[in-house]
Amino acid sequence: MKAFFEQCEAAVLEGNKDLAVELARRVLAENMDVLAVLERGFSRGLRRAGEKWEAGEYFLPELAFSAEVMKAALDVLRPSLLRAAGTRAPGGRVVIGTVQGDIHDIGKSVVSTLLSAHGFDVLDLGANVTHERFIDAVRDHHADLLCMSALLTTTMTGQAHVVELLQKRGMRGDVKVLVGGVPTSEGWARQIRADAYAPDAVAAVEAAKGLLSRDDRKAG
Ligand code: B1M
Repeated sequence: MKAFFEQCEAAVLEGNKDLAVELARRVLAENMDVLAVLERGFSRGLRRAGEKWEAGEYFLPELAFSAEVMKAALDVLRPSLLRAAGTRAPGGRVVIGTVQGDIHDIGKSVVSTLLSAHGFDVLDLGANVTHERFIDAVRDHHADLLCMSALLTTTMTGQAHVVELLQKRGMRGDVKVLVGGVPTSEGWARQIRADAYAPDAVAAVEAAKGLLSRDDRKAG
C-alpha cells in the first residue's frame, strides 16, 4: 500500500494528471480506502509541491498545476466519498466556504464532501467568500453550523470578523462555528470564540456531529 501512496504523491508532485486520474480510478476499482489515499497519497504530494515552491525549486504555475492534478483525482473519488450519503440520517444544515481573499479550496472541498457523505445538508459557497456572504447564507439557509476554512495567515482573521459580525447581528446564538485550515488551531478557535477547530476532514465531521448533537437550541 505504501508504494501505491507514493505513486499518488508523485503523480501530484510531478503534475501528471493522466497518471493521477488512472490511480484514482484504481482506488475505486480495487475498493481501497479513499480517505487514506487522499491524505497519505495525493494531499501529501500537494504539500510537498508547496514545500518545493517555498524552497524556490518550483514556480507558482507548477504549484498551481499540482493543485489541478489533485483536483482531478478528487473529482474521480468524490462520488465514492458521497455514496454513503443516502444511508445516513440528516445531520443538520451546514454553510461552508473559504474566507475572503483566500482562493485555496481543495481542503474545504474535501471537508464539504465528507460532511455531505455523513448526511449533512451542505451549502458550499466556494472560496474567497465575503464576510457578508457568509452571514446572508447562514440566515437564508437557516444553518445550524458555519464552517470556515483559511489557508493563509493573512486571511485567517476573516474567520474572526465573521464571528464578530454574527455577534453584532444578533445571530451568534443561532449557529455553531467550526474553523479549520493550516494556520488555524484549537487556540485560535478559542481566541475568536468559534465553537470548535478541526485539523482534518475526518475530525471536522466528528466535530460537526458533536456540536450539533449537543445543540438543543432548535429543539421543540
Ligand atoms: Co498556496 N499557500 N498560495 N496555493 N498553497 C499555502 C497555504 C502555503 C502554506 C504554501 C507554503 O508557503 N508552503 C502558503 C501560506 C503561507 C502563510 O500564509 N503563512 C501559501 C501561499 C503563500 C500562497 C500564495 C499567497 C502564493 C502567491 O501568490 N505568492 C497564493 C495565495 C492566493 C490567495 O489565496 N489569495 C497561493 C496560491 C496557491 C495555488 C493557487 C497555487 C494553490 C491553491 C489551489 C486551490 O486550492 N484551488 C496553492 C496550494 C495548493 C497550496 C498548498 C501547497 C497546498 C494546499 C492544499 O490544497 N492542501 C499549501 C501548503 C500547505 O498547505 N502545506 C499552500 C491539500 C488539502 C487537502 O489540505 O488545504 O490543508 P488542506 O486541508 C485539510 C486540512 O487543513 C483541513 O482538512 C483538509 C482535509 O484534510 N481543513 C479543514 C481545511 N479547511 C478546513 C475547514 C474545517 C476543518 C478542517 O472546518 C471549517
